[in-house]
Amino acid sequence: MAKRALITGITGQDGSYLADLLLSEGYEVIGLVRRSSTENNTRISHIQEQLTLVSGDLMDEVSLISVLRDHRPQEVYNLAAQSFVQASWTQPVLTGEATALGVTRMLDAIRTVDPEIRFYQASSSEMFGRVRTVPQNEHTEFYPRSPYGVAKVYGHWITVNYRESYNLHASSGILFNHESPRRGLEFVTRKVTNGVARIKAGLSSELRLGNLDAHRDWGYAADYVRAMLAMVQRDTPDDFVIATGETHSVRELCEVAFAAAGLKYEDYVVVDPKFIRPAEVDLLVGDSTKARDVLGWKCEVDFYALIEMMVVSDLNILGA
Ligand code: NAP
Ligand code: G4F
Repeated sequence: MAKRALITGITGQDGSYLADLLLSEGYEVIGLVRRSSTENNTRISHIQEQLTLVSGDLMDEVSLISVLRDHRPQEVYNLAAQSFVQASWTQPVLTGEATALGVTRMLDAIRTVDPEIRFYQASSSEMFGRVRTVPQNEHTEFYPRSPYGVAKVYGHWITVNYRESYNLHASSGILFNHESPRRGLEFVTRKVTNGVARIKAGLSSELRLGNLDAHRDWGYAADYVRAMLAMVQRDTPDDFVIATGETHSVRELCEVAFAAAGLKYEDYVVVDPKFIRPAEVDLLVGDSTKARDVLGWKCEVDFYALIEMMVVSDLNILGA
């Protein structure tokens, strides 16, 4: 019989790639979608007929219990969150409710309905914040630098706690930044690749950004969802760092993205203080040795191929 999985955050970047992957593995996929006045299914429109979309919200435990009772998944992938770091300073309480307490609501719903359900939590390299070691691995101390990072530390530890308190099969993937043509337009990679396409199409004459010196370990989202599936299939739940092991600055990102369209970033990029954060994460670079050794996971798409893929996609979207 086909396995059944529930994905929260299925309308987001990772949810859509994970749904693609689980369908290709023969899963029955249930997607939790929060109520909105307009439909927001662009990233899953190509597979919508193969999915069962159900209404629910991480803010509302009753809805989570009902979905688990009605659909009885064997696996739950908790990808839903207020995921934009910058917005977490303007909406810190909402970020805490969804990104931190939302995890407890889901874990407790699992404990109530069926403690045999296997659980995956979307933890984040933002938890390392002001990094204590370089590169960062599963033993690196957390030092979050934003309300989002703080909320993710809570979500991470409550997952560990429910695993240890109730013996749940609960794993966390500590994923470093991962991007794709489906990335939200507000995140820096997509903002840059979309900005390049807009300039090429004659729709903009400049691109306004914040800190060009921040460094990130950027990988490809479709590679990273393979690690989520692998973690949940293990006999023993555990936590894993997922990263490429390479770091690049926002400035390098600009250089590579503009060059892919035959442009020089210095001619268009303007630093705007509006996009500088109250506290910054200066450098992230992950060590995913454990994932390689235990899960057999590795990334297939490197930084340069990823940025080129995103530029080409955005140029195509705008017909530039
Ligand atoms: P994303 O594109 O922003 O997607 C977030 C998803 O969460 C959307 O489907 C959104 O629904 C849903 N959501 C937000 N609040 C909700 C609520 N209260 N109840 C139910 N659903 C809610 O994020 P992503 O990049 O795919 O990331 C997936 C997860 O991984 C997030 O938890 C993120 O924090 C974490 N993460 C991401 C990265 C990365 O680099 N991408 C790295 C580490 C960890 P709507 O479509 O209705 O807004
Ligand atoms: O693309 P970003 O907004 O991603 P950030 O803050 O690293 O968070 C992403 O990755 C986390 C994993 O580490 C996830 F947990 C989280 O959910 C999200 O997916 O910003 C990357 C860097 C930052 O240092 C930021 O200050 O780019 C810098 N940046 C410079 N100018 C900018 C801009 N970021 C954005 N979004 N917009 C700018 O104009």
